[in-house]
Amino acid sequence: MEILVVNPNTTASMTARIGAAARDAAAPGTRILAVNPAMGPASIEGYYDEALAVPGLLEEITRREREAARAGTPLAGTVIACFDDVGLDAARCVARGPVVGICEAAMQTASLLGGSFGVVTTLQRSVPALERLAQRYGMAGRCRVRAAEVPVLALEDPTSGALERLRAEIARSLDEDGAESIVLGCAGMADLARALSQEFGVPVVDGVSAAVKLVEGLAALGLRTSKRGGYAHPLPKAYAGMLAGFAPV
Ligand code: 5HY
Repeated sequence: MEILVVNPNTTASMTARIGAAARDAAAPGTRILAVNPAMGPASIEGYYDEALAVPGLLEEITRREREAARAGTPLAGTVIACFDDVGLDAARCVARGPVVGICEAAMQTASLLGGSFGVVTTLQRSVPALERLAQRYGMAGRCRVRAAEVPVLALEDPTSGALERLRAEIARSLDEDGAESIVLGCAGMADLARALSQEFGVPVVDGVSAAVKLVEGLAALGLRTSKRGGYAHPLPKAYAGMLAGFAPV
């Protein structure tokens, strides 16, 4: 099976690290196609970036699904590799296969590993959106979201001090909040999970890996998004201006 992993920001080096983590987690025989849009924000930190990352994400999913179908190897499903689960609902409307966001996947996974868990994300400005996602996923009473005050792209720079700040915030989540496991609140942290789990002696969940396993499971069960209700394919209509090309057919 082939799984599409979309990093909704435009930073190719981050997409490469996300793709490597996804391949690490994938079962033998699962191919990972890791991509990012050519348009949109270099990183997603807050509501404005999140809103303007959606068109690029949807364009990538629609195009890649079409190309795969034409090649006779339809995609088994799609992972949205941004912890804000950017454009998840809209993506489920246009995608043929199941679509899993890394935040939902990580929170559901952590909920199986202990009573409570801590989410450690990048900047404080990202926290309100993640608290809303925890509410939506029914996890608000089981997790606390904290920020390590690290810009997303600082995770790529070993001299930035990002890892030290992340480790310090994980320690606070365990000691002060009593978290029983940790969820890494950014796709750019995907390759850190195993080492941090060993260091802190608790499960550390990376959403990219968790989402790949969920898509594999859904595909193996032959399950896809229901098109009966809110995720029905968008109705054909005219779109004007620079979004004219997004008009549903
Ligand atoms: C992410 N931003 O996973 C989120 C994390 C955040 O570009 N990839 C991003 O800070 O919201």
